[in-house]
Amino acid sequence: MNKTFLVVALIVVAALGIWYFTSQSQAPAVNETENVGGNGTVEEATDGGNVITFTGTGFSPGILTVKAGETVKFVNSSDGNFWPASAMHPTHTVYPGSGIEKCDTAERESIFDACDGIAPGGSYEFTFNEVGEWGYHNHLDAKFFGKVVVE
Ligand SMILES: [Cu+2]
Repeated sequence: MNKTFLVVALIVVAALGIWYFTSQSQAPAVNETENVGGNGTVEEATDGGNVITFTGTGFSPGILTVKAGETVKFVNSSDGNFWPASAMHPTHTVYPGSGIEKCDTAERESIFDACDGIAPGGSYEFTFNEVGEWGYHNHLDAKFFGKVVVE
């Protein structure tokens, strides 16, 4: 009886040890995710990697600086749809020529407005030709916003 108990106890301790070791070895994956969020710097932006990532807690980086004529990719890394669009909500008319009412027209492709919800994992790209500081937001949850500075 005592022997059986010892064997069982040893197995439990071994299992806990393996579980603990496995948990520890998974920890670096979290750090990698954090690094991805921090990679959206201005320096990388000049390499053509103008990426703004949307997570459930906001856009990162909050301010991205690019050169006129460069394309910015808005990536949806959240678990719900997102809809990046020019300020101001709900009209989206701050970026020159833009406006949510144009989503139903042929001009849709040329305005700073995704014009639709984009699923998790999807992305929206826009080429900024106008110099200035352009605010944008998630039209589906307008408390999330950011800014693209075009030099
Ligand atoms: Cu809006």
